[in-house]
Amino acid sequence: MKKRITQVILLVSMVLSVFILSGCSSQMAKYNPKQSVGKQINYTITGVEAGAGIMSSTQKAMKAYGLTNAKWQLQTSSTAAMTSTLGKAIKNRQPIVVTGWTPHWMFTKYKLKFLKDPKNVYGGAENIHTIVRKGLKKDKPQAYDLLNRFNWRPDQMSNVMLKVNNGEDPHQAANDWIKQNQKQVDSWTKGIKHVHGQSIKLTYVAWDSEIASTNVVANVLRSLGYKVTIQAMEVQPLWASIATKAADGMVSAWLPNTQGLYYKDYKGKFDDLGVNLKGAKVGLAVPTYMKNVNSIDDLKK
Ligand code: PBE
Repeated sequence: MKKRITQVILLVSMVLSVFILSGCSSQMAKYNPKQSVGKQINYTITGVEAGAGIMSSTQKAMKAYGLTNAKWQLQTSSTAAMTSTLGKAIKNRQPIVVTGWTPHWMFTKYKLKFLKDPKNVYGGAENIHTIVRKGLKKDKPQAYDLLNRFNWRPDQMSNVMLKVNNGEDPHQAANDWIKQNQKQVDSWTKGIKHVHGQSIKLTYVAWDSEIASTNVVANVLRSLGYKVTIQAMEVQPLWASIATKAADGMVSAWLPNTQGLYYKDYKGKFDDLGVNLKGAKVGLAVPTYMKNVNSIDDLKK
């Protein structure tokens, strides 16, 4: 009998603690349009990797809009942590402000809006450029030609990204895309002679957008006979790898604003092969249900 009572007490306390715990996790309230948004989210913008251009642009934006004085802070994190926090907030209709960009599956999977940036700190439309090391044209002219011709659209990049986000292997997702867009890929490779076992190294940052583009380009180079290595690294080493010729090229340069600092720092030590994707965008983003938050200035309300 005594044993029975202890069991019941144990059970009751377990049930209670589950209640309390789940109560705690939903303690973060739903978005309240009548209350200051800063207060609701502890004046915190959820950011990504420290070296990302979007982080330095956001610091600039916070200064330009007077948010730093108003006790706002930018939380350094990782893209994976940011998107997971974003997903949880959206599930519970909680308020959240993130550093956001397109192309990215976060805009496909969730209903998000960019906050208006009347001071144009994030610089409107961005493009992604292909950057190669000095001397590549002479050493590996076929690879140079291919890299020079590579270009695609934001919706095409999103397509590969979404597949990878749904669990497909990036190499496979890139190959599927190539098969489905053979005409476009043929226009990149047209007239380029095959090589036999020459090696080439591409570097990138493991952002979903760059995983997609780098795998597509790597696979097309493989189809031309190259032995391709792709290596993921942080942003600053990415630029350094090209400038020091440790790597041959990369297709991940968000410009003119986002990675503009690195572009300036390493100027003269790389060849810019121009735009491979037109119409990218970077800024602060919030879920659309935050209906009273539409511009960066609204964060001060
Ligand atoms: N991003 C994704 C990068 C470029 C691609 C926006 C985080 C950046 O901020 O540099």
